Amino acid sequence: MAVLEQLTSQQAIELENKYGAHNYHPLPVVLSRGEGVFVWDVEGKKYYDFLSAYSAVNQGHCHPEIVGAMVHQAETLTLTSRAFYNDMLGKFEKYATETFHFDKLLPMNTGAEAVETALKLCRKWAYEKKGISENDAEIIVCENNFHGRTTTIISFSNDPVARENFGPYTKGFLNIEYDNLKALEDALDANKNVAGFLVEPIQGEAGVYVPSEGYLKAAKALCEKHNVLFIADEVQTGIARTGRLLATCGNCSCADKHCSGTPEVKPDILILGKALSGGAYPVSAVLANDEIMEVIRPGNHGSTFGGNPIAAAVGMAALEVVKNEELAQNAYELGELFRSELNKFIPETDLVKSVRGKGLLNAILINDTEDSSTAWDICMALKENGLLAKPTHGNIIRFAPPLVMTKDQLLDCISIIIKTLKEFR
Ligand code: IF1
Repeated sequence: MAVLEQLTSQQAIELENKYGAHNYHPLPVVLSRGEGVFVWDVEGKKYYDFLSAYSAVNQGHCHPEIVGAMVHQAETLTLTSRAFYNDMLGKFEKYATETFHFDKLLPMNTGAEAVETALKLCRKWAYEKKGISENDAEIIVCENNFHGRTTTIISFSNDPVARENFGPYTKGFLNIEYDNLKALEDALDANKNVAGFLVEPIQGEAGVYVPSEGYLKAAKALCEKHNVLFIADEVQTGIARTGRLLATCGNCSCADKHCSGTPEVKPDILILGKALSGGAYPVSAVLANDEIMEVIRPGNHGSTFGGNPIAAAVGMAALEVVKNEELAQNAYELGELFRSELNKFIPETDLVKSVRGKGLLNAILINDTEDSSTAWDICMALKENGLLAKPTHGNIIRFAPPLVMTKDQLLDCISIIIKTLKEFR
């Protein structure tokens, strides 16, 4: 079959340019194999993956237990639709609700679908439980948010590239400054029809903005005071990425395997995606307690693949790996090491202004203007030195390796990053 013939990198790039929509500008590397923290290009060059498919591959590429669960289920029963029950979904729902301490789970596929689901759930709760008059619900969101790419979600984005020429836009959203409690309080005081507050515990795409200590806890308290749902989008920050099972776990020091407590900030609605499947398959979910989830009744919401047997099998295996390999603890310790080593180096260079992040979700700020190509050029140099990373906005480079990385591998990556920055011209 033609599709099996091995392409060169150049041939693969040309095929995509000719036959594919140009909705991305990838780094010029063509990957053909992944294992753990490593990926290989079609010419056989090996790289450390320092992006992890935007935190979907937290468990490492092609984790044998996740792939094994997927293959076994794929040979057994792939999709039934929700017109019938299947023997895997209930097990996954039980496993995930016990892991994250919620009564119920609504399964979807992509992160954006889960965010849309959370928005619909919040609005319906507002009309049927809070008593807001229909079509008047407002949901507060933060400037520089990233929650996906559907028309409703980009309606409340302030990123012109993600938003322009996709109108008319969905109404019912209020934008406030991120990490600004007074802005949240003022919005809640001024608007009686607020149904929910949708927030990323760390703003990933905006450049790994970690909010002030206590922001999320205080924001949740303000929401409680105003009977507004606190909706945490942990699609990128969840599943051990930030050194805890969830970023909203805050400083809760339990290790996943025996997490028994309630996280520091318990969302009313939790949104998960990406690493909920370890990157093997699209799996996302919305979790909430009964008094919220019960507003959803048959026919209100769903999707063909939502909660399919493969997604359920993969989801359980992915969460099992996080617990058994104590990935949150590993991310916590390696994150501390990463930031301390880079902070030692930063005074020696005028190229990097600072490093920031939590766990293994980090970024460096390049000392150049937003529209400069410096961050991109540094990523091209990193690629030559065997490490793959990509800039987010302009002059920020995100560093997010798989959480299965060992200390020695991380030290090797840190030396590659520092060597590249030292040699960079
Ligand atoms: C792209 C960004 C990251 C997310 C949060 C929901 C979603 C995402 C916090 C939607 C998705 C992905 C989308 C992907 C690149 C990547 C990304 F650069 F776009 F913003 F990670 F920062 N909530 N983020 O980060 O999940 O529908 O994609 O499964 O669109 O380019 P999705």
